[in-house]
Amino acid sequence: MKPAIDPRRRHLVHEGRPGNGPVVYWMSRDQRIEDNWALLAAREDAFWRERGLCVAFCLAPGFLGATRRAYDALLRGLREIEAELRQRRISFRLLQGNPAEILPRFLREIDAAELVMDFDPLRPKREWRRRVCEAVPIPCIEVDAHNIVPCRQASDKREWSAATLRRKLMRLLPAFLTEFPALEPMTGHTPTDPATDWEQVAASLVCDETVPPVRSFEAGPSAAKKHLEAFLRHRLTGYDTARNDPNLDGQSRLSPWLHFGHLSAQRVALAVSRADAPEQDRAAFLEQLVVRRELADNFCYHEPAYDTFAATPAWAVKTLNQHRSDPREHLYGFETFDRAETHDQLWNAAQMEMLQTGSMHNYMRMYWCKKILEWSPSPEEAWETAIRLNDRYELDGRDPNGYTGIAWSIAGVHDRPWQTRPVFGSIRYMNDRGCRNKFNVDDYRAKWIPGSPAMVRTTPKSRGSRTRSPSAKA
Ligand code: FO1
Repeated sequence: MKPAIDPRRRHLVHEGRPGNGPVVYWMSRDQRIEDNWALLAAREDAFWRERGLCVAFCLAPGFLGATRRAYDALLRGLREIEAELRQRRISFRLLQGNPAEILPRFLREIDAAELVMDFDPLRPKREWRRRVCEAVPIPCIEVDAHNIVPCRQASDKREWSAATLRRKLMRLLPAFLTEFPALEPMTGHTPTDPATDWEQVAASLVCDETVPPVRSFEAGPSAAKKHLEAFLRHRLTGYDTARNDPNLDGQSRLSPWLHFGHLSAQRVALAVSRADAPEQDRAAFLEQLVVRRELADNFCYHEPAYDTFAATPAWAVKTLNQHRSDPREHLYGFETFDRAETHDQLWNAAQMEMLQTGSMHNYMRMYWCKKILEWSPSPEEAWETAIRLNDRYELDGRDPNGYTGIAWSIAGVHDRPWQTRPVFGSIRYMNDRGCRNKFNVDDYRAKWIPGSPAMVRTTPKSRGSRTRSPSAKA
């Protein structure tokens, strides 16, 4: 078997002594069989070690407050993955509990030869990996199956803007944006593991039941592939112009499948690069998919405090501190935001879209988050509220992309200073006028809050006068 994967995708955590059992791939972030560099590496090592191959997934209850909505999607994806692994004669084991405890026990039980793990910059995931690797004497390897250019290769430090990382990515992309080798089936033994009782697993899982599943969301790798096809066929052309209008169906809507790893960003990038669509649309989409997504992993990997005010750039700390005691025109706590009961129907509509569908249009995510900054008592409380709401309702919650988007909106991470104003200081400001300039806000409001009255302008129409009164908003 020729080396299937670029050695730069591998990160040796520790050498160790191989056991006599199979190579184990601990699937976590990249929940898919095809286009999965970590699984390909485990397959390759099983070949060279002349051993079996086992995929293990550790189901951790209460992962970062995940609700039934998130676990329902995750479990439906895993069910499909188990069935397909069986066809490839690769055994699958669902372990339940804290991975730091249950996985070392499992690895000892089967005398695993080697452990292959996904790369994931989130703190709880890094802690899991650290504790597991400390507890087992076998070789442990981490493979970045999520990024096209492995996060560790793209940059060795926190990048302060997309521009600096983009340059590094563009240099490395040709070597890493390659086609995937096929996953060779296993020869020899046929796995005899009993099929998982997924109904029992779902029923016995302890999690926050207050947010129900999104029935319309089809979880799993095959649904992801179908939706990628639909995006390429119907929404890639025109993407660059439609993407800022929540009334148009212009977005890829792929982020939940990317979050659970049901779909590989590299597969999407290969398909988009080859698609018959205007360069302007393909470039605009790849900027989001490659640069912004890898910038999010770079931020979360190099900034351990990625979900707190401590991650705020110095210029933003200064300006936000200077404006801490500015009077807030409106002040809300978590419950008011959570129930979409602010004075602003546009904001409430965005909150309702997220509550009902488990996603929110990207343009509205920025508006939604910046208004939480404007109407919270402090940037710290705003940050906490935004993460809590995002991770509670978004199907792609608990993700580096989400943490980074919130850090951008509230604390100017990867952004620069703008015109100074109350509360925001020089953090980029957004208001309903900006939305009105881009799309029909009443259509959007009526869609998510049916029967609500047409919105009054919360910002006076600019009277065209050159000099803005101090209260006028940009
Ligand atoms: N990853 C796991 O390895 N085990 C889990 O039990 C688990 C639960 C989970 C629930 C909701 C969710 O959004 C993600 C979850 N993940 C889990 C992690 C996920 O696969 C991603 O690795 C991270 O959230 C993104 O980096």
